[in-house]
Amino acid sequence: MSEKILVIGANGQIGTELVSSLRNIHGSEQVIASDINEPAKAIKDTGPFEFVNVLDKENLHQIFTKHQPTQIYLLAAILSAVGEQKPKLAWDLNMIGLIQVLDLSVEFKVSKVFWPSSIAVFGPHSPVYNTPQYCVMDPNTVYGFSKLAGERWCEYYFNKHGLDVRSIRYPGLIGWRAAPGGGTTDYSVHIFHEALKSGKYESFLSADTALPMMYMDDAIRATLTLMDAPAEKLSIRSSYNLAGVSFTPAQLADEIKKILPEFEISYADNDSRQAIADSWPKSIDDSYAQKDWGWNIEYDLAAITNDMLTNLKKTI
Ligand code: AKB
Repeated sequence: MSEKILVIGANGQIGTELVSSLRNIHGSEQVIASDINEPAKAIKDTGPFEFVNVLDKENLHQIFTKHQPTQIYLLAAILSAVGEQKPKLAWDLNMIGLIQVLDLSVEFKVSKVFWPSSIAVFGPHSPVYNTPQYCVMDPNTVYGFSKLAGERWCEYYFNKHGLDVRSIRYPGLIGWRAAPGGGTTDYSVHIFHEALKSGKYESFLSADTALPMMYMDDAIRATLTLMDAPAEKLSIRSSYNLAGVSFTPAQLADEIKKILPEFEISYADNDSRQAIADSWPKSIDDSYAQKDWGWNIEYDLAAITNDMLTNLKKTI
């Protein structure tokens, strides 16, 4: 049976790359990109697009009725930094949006749903190094606790309704094709743009703030591998830990200097995103993903830096 895939929130950092990979695999007409905002050229020119507001159930219902999707990727979300500026909107979008899509997926007998979670589900009392899949979780950002609650809803719909929901706790994601959208890990993308444009960058996180990160190619591969895995292999229906590669702004700057020796980094004082980063893990244990669906990363820090600079150079 051919799939009909609806990507909700297609204009974002993950959506832009995922739509293109899904269209390569399944064919352009089979992948409907949707977003509340006007789509990027890369999305508009390569296949169908619908405007959708996940908070408007009627609107969502119409799109489900029109396209009868067999798979959903729900990527619309407000991330950690913007979520602290707009806490109520972040909760509504991240939570009501998810529940509406889960309900419609049950009603329309969607065969698989993907929903992203984040390392933001962990908090100050979670283990900081090699944070395990199961541990104390006390997230203190709206984004973090909306993702944690969302994970519980995903598992609940799997258990109560048999809905095949799959999810990953993404680390900070680094890619060159699309800009990040208001997160605490965004420095790790901005730094490459500024390194090429001006040769310097002021990091809003301190020099020694280690965070788990992942190259977008690995993140997309992980997402597609999880979605392809046989259902009976999946022991986790909340969300899988994914480790990526952990590094600090100073380590990233050193790596950039190996290719651009003139690059200079400085550090801001008192940025509100520092407290968010300090409440998150420094490294993650992803042994469940390795065991259940054979996960392994390909891009280390050197490979990420090299690929980012090579590709961005062509676009700037
Ligand atoms: C953010 O920084 O908010 C996101 C995330 C880690 O989920 N990139």
